[in-house]
Amino acid sequence: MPPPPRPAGRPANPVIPGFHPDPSVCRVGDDYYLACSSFEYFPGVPLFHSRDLVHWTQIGNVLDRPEQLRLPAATPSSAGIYAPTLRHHDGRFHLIVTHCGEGGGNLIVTATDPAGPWSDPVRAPGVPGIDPDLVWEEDGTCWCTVAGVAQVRIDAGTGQTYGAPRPLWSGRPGAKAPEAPHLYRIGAYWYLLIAEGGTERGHAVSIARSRTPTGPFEPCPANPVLTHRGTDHPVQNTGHADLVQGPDGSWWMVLLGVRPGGGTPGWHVLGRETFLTPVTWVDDWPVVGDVSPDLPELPWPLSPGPVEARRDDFECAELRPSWISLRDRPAAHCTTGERPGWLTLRARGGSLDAPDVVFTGRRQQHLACRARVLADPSQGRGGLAVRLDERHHYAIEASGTEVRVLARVGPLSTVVATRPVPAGPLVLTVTITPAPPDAQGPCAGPDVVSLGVEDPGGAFTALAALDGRYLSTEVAGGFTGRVIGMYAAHGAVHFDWFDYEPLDG
Ligand code: 6LW
Repeated sequence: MPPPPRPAGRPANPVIPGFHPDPSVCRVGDDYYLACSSFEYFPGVPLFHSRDLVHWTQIGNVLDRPEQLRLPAATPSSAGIYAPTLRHHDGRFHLIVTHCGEGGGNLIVTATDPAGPWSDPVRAPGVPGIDPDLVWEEDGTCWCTVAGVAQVRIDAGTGQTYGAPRPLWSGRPGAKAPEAPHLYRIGAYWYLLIAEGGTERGHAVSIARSRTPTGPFEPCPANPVLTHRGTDHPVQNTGHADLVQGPDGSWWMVLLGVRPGGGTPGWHVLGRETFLTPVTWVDDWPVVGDVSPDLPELPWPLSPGPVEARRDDFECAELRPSWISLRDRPAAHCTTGERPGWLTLRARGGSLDAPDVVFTGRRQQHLACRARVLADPSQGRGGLAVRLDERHHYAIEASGTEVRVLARVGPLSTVVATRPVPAGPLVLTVTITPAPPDAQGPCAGPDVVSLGVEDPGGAFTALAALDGRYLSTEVAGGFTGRVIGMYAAHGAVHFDWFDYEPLDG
């Protein structure tokens, strides 16, 4: 059964759909800012602004210059940029984040305007592991807390640490992967919020409190304060949370969750998304509300939602911040400067199977959607792809005389369909729809990815309809989600426009 229509104007979860995991939020006056992980994509760390905690507009990416972030071609999928913490202190925004991989480590960048520019990074070699958090005491002492969970004093301006990291509190005995710590001063206590249980179906949020930022920490008797493990809730894997106060002083949690579809075990295809849920306090402990697809009525006015145009005509020199490329974006390989009004992608030898493929795309943010591009392949070969990683992707690829649908699932690659086409620009399409009700059952896939081509006269030809489970995290593994984008496998391919249409209703 399709879900009942949502009441008009009712805020909905996820508040930031698509592959936007590990949210970290901070409030400055009436404004909220939120940052997410970005892994092997460049630019790194998408940054969003909101006034109501519900509608978020991407205002930039924190690591958007090669001097700030170099992801070598050897960076595996789901390595790269992990789990930022975003905080405001002493008139500056601070973001601390882990670069997992060659030349990486923990780094801190700062800005007075979160839309940028952000500073060059300061390295913090004394901070071990992943998921760093920053918090300041009133006297300016700064603590960095990391997955494990351990803590070290740090100078956030220089990255210098003082002493060895000290174990703080590792969550419930026996729970795996204590991570994603955030430390806050709230009222008379310091609260240490962590994720545990791993980022899959066992994911959970637990909390402990202390009178000092360094402990000892007393665990909440109700831990985990949030988990959906073992439930049939439509939102699963709930965890990796951060706390913030609403405009009226009420408390809220942002967290990651997934929306599995299909039969068993359930496949989630959009990656880990950012959800919002209310928090109340009982006996100085947080009580986390239901992570419902429909949020409660909010007591403050909602701003209009993001207004990103459906179609990008590539008329601007700078690409919109929602466009992400694989590992880097040198102008020689991705530019709107070569052919005005077109995005030119110039291959450097790699197909979608190779880590150096020239690919620029946007996150799939809706369970049902359609993407169309007008591509001119007269100087090369390339097209439109739905990508999870190098080993899991579907594509419709055009050369001068033919279009082909290509599928790669793990070690298996195949040409699914071919069709001759006249020379010249043509429209390539991908339509993604949840599996129909009559295809449900224990083995049903989550959705169907259909690929097709429109000839210059506008006539549409469907070439393939592929089971979407093979482009899911449950099949491919890792931490990312689907990205739909343009690529060049050979020569130069020019794209006049890219159109992304939600079909969720
Ligand atoms: C992140 C960890 C996690 O560092 O997944 O869900 C890792 N939580 O905290 C990658 O996003």
